[in-house]
Amino acid sequence: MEPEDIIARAVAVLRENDMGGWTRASPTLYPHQWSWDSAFIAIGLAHLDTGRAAGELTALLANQWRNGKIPHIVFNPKAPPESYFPGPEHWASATDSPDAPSGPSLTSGLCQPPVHAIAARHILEVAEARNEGIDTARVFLEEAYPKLFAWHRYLATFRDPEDSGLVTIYHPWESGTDNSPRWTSALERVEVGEIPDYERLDLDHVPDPAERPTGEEYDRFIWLVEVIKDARCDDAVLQRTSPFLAKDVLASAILVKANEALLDMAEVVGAPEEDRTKISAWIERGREGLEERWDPELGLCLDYDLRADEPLKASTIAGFAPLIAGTGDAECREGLLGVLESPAFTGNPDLYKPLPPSTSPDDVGFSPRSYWRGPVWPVMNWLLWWSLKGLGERKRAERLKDCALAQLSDGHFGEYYEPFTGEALGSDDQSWTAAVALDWLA
Ligand code: 2M8
Repeated sequence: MEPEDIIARAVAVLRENDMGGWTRASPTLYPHQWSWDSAFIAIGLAHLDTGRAAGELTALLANQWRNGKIPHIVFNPKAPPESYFPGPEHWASATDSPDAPSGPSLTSGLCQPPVHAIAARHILEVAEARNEGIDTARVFLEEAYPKLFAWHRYLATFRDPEDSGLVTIYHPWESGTDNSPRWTSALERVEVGEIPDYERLDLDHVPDPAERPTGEEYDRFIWLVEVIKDARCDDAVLQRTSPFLAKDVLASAILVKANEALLDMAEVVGAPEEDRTKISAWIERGREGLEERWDPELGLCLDYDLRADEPLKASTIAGFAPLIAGTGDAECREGLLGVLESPAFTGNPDLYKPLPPSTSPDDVGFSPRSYWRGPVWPVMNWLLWWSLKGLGERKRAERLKDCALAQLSDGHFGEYYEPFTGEALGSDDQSWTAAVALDWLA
């Protein structure tokens, strides 16, 4: 496929998944609005229509919880009940929490990495670059700013009572990298209690069950949902009771960059000085927190299991968190770039393209077809590309982008790709895959 054909296909995928003001994550496997998917989708949509991109985030923010949390899924009331599990009826008892949004919102009680402020700032940047829709983009930023500030404050307080600078998660789904080996040992320590009978609907939408988490992993996921529902999503309760409690370095790195974007937004909307002081302090603390999670042996940054009080040793793409946050001294950066390009990641000679597998082929948990345990994720390629560009690593960034686009020229717009064969896996026509392709080619 030529670049113009990739653009045309990407536009078609986003149209197909446009539900009238918001975008489902994919046609059948994910029929609802996912939080971080939406942020990436807005980044791509901005090149087609900045107003529609702003609308994507506005639709999501309309379902923000009273404590500032942006829910990880906003359910589509029109999706048939058998289309996704666990769906709105499964989450209903959690959303009678006093923190849940008032009104008819149907959401999950979890959250996902905070890409949103990055997307919001991007909308204004695109409007300015095209000299079109600038006033509308500014109005959008004025409306979105207090909501995004409340979101980041929620993460910096309720999700970081220790003031470590790092975000605590209660469920691997909150990391967005669901069954990654990042969480294996923490999950193994979770004793599964009584879970309701449930039917896996995700397996109906993929050709091979090996592409999705295993039954055992799913039981643990569902048990953790039960625990969270029992606590009525109360953060203070969950900090005490959740059997899974971990500091997530990828979400924390994204938060550092999102806070930088929020600081720019504060400038644009003329936010009070005390907001800026607060945001700057969050950035500083986030950077320090990430530096503390550096593992010299793996040469990566590691998540931390607060229950076991130990780092979660796994060689995954999340380990590049300092590159994403733009932290660390030159030596640390060189070290990380060395690991990224070593045989443990993009330098593996058997790879279809030198693109970062979600988990290193050297890791014991690596599995090339299984979800976040090995496949290449276009959206992660975008995140690393964007980070490398931000660090001034232009050549590296270009190489990554070219390989990622070459992979997408198969026209599948897969959710993820087998790292050695390049086969598209999971869902086809995944919205955020189309969105990042558009951003690359715009
Ligand atoms: C995947 O997660 C959902 C649960 O949230 C699932 O497996 O059912 C993850 O890849 C997540 O990062 C993503 O946001 C979501 C929708 O694309 O799918």
